[in-house]
Amino acid sequence: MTEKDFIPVAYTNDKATGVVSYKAPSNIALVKYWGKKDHQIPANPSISFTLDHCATTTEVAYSKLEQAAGDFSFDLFFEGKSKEDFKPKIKTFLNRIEGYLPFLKSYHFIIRTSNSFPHSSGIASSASGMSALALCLMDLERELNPGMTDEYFNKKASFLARLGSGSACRSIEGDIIQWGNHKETQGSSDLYGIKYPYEVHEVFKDFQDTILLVDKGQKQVSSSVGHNLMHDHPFASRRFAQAHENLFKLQSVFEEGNLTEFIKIVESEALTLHAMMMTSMPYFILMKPNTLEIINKIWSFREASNTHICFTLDAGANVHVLYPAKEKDLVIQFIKDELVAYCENGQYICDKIGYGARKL
Ligand code: 2P0
Repeated sequence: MTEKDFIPVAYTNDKATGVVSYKAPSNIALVKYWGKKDHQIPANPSISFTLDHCATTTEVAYSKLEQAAGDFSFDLFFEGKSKEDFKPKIKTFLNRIEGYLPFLKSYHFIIRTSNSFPHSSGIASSASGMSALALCLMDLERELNPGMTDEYFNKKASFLARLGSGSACRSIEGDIIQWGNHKETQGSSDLYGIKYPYEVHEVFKDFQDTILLVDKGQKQVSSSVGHNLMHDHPFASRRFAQAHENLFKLQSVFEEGNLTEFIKIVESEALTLHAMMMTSMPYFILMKPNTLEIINKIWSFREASNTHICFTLDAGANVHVLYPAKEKDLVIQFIKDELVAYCENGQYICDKIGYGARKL
C-alpha cells in the first residue's frame, strides 16, 4: 500500500455527534527504531512486544460544527485537568493527518486522556497516547464509511499513529509488531506496523516485562533530538544495516524458541541504542549508575540460576527486565531481593506481552 491508499474517496454516511473511547498499550522494542527520515519514515525497521498493563485510555467526544472551521477545534484534558501544554503536539499531529482524515476541521473534539502508569515515570506515553487517539479518530471515520474492513481500519490507525509518534504505529495490535521495510519480512512497510507474520514459539506467547523505574525524571533527550543525532552519525549506516540483520536472525529465534540467541540480540540492541547516543555529537549518557548495577546483577543471576532473564532499555535509564512466564516466581523474587534497591522509591511495574488496543 502507498500513502494514497489512506486518502478517503467520499464518505457515504453522516454523523453529527458521538463519543468513542479506546485503551491502547505501550510497547517495548527488541530491535530499536533510532533515526528517521522526513514524514516519520524510519531509518531502519524495528520490532516490539506489545505490552498489556502500561496503556493510555483516550475518550473523544465529537460534535459537527455548523460549518468547517479554519483551524482544528479541540479541548484537551489529561487526567481530568485541562492541559494546554499538550495541545501543540496534538495540533502538529492533526496537521500531519488532515490529508487522510479530511473531516477533522468539521468537528469540535473534546479529548480526555489518562495513563495507567504514573505520570513522569520515565515511561514514554507517546506510543500508547498517539495510538489511542488515532484509533478514536478512525472510529469516527468508520462511522462515515461503515464498509471499512477491520484490516484497513488497523492499518490506517497504525499509519496515522506513526505520524504522531513513530513507535506508536507498533501499539495498535499485538503481540509482536514489526515496522519498517525489511526485505526478508513479507508485507513489511515503512508506513505502518504489521503483526509479525511468521511462526512464533510458545515460549514467547506470555513473555514478561518488569519495568524497573531507575530514574523518573524528565527525559534528558527528547525523541526528536535523539532521532536527529543519527543524521551525520559516524556509525549510522552500519547501525541501520545491523538492525536489518538482527531482524532476520530473530526469525529463526522466534520459530525455534532459542532464548540464548534471543538474549544476545535483545541486549546487544539495547546497548547499541545507547552506544549511538554516546557516540553522537553532541553526546549523551542516558544510563544512570543504577542502570549498570542492575545490568550486572542480571548477568550474575542469569549465570547462577540458569534462567533466561535479560534486559532491554529505552532512551532513558529505566530497565525492562524480560523473561519467560515459567520463570516468573524465581525472577520476581530476585527482583525484590536484589534489584528493587536500585529503583527510585523502590518502584517497578509488572507487565507482560499484550494483544493490542481495545475499544471500551
Ligand atoms: C523504539 N524509541 O524503537 C525506540 C527505542 C526509543 C528507544 O521509538 O519522534 O517517540 O515520536 O517518532 O517513537 C522513541 O521515539 O519518536 C522510540 P518520534 P518515538 O521504541
